[in-house]
Amino acid sequence: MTRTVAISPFPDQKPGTSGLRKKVPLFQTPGYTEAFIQSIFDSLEGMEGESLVIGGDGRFYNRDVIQIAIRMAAANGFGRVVIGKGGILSTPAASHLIRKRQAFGGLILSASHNPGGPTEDFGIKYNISNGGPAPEKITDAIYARSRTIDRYLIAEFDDVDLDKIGDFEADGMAIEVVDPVAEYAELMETLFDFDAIRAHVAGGFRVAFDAMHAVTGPYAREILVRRLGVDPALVINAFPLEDFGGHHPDPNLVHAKQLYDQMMGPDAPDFGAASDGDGDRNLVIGRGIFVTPSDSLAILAANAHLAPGYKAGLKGIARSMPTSGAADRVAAKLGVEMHETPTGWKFFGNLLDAGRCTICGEESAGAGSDHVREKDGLWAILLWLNILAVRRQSVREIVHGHWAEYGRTYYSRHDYEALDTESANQLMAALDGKLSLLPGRKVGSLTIEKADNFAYQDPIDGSVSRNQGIRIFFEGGSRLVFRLSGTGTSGATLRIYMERYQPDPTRHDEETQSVLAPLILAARDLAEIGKWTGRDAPTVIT
Ligand code: G16
Repeated sequence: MTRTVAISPFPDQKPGTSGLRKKVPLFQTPGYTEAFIQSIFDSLEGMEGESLVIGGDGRFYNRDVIQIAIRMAAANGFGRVVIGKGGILSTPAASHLIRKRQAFGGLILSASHNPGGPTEDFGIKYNISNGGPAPEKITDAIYARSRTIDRYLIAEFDDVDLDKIGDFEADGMAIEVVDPVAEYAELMETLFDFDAIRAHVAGGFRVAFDAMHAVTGPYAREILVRRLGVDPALVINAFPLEDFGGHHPDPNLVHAKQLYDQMMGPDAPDFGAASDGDGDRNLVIGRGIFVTPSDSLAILAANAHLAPGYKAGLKGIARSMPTSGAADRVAAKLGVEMHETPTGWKFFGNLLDAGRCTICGEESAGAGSDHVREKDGLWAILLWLNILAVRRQSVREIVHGHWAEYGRTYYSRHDYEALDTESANQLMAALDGKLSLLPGRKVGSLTIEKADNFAYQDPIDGSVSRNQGIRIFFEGGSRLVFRLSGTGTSGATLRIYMERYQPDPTRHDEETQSVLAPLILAARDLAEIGKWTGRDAPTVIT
């Protein structure tokens, strides 16, 4: 039986970079979660009798929202829901399931790398039938609908047993609970040479992985340990917890410190990696060397042909605008297209669908390919392992060899978190307001060549996205980018991205922050960070 429940709209349901992310107590406000899910369904056409994939990263409140989503899917006419056992699906695994089952779309419940727990973060994102995040056209429609919504539809039936794999039925809708790992692991076996990786591991190549008590634990146990023979003692935090053990499941040098210290210490393993809350990000560290996500993208693209799934070569490479230009040099050498998109994986979907690129990546620890339409943490790790198994070199040798061939792009991101939103907006507006005055101006030892506010026209559907970050280019090839994060849940986060290209191999061993010091000073000066934020240092440096 379907019930229609009257509600008043909530004013704050604007999807950000990756869906709606808010604190759990807000999602628990009566009608809040339902209003957003109904706004999604009301923005879609033709879902009658179709399939919907539902899964989440297992964080606190995941199971409750899955039960709500199942009942609302039934009431809104879906014919089938496909759910990961225990309500768990990594984001890339959900993308794969949507594609494989030719589902109409999917609901992914995650706040990614943000902390979880009763007072922490939760998120809901809608993915379309290509398996990728809904494009802006749809997220704008969802937001517009959320401003006027006056009712939601929900079916009345008992909670579905999420822990039993199998086929069930409720209120005329088929319910399929699937193993969240099996189909994803099969896909990985088609892309990578598991025999070669297994042999390399058996020969003494030591792999460490930190699942951060997040969704990739079960995937790592199955793929890395069971199928590839990685020592289980080196796979840490491998059981998902609703609060990620009280940590941020963010694979960076701050939150994956245990792994970082291990990789920098004596007797470090040969390869260290981590993934995030929902399994779409990756962190790669070799013995004694951290690989920036921008370099990782470039190295993966340059070596992808060594893995069976990419032996035919790449159709093109895409990166988000703030990601460094390292991958551009690889594309130029390979003679393939290079695309620069705004931050957010949703912008890669059209390019991948149109066959205009094979590999995509972002500075925010994301890389992926046309195998799904999300970034994919374990995919990146397995591609690295495949490359290492074929080249039989250390991570350090591969990275330094890459720099010697292409030059090194020194790169860093400085985040100022939990700023007053109004002040952060003022800072950006003030900077935007003086862009036309900047060319030719000297800041310390640097001279500004040009400056703009990045706008992107999608080459496939022609849609235009403006105001995607302020770029300041300096003579000699250095660049600063300023933008506000679209994934935070408290106040605003200012992100400053800096890069400096160094072709000379004798200068590839310098300390990143020192190399970037002139840019760091220029950023403070140009954006008047102290004046607008009252801060004299960033909260996180990656
Ligand atoms: C999401 C998006 C990414 C984006 C990242 C950072 O990642 O999917 O495309 O790069 O947010 O966004 P921002 O700089 O706006 O915070 P995730 O892993 O959080 O889903």
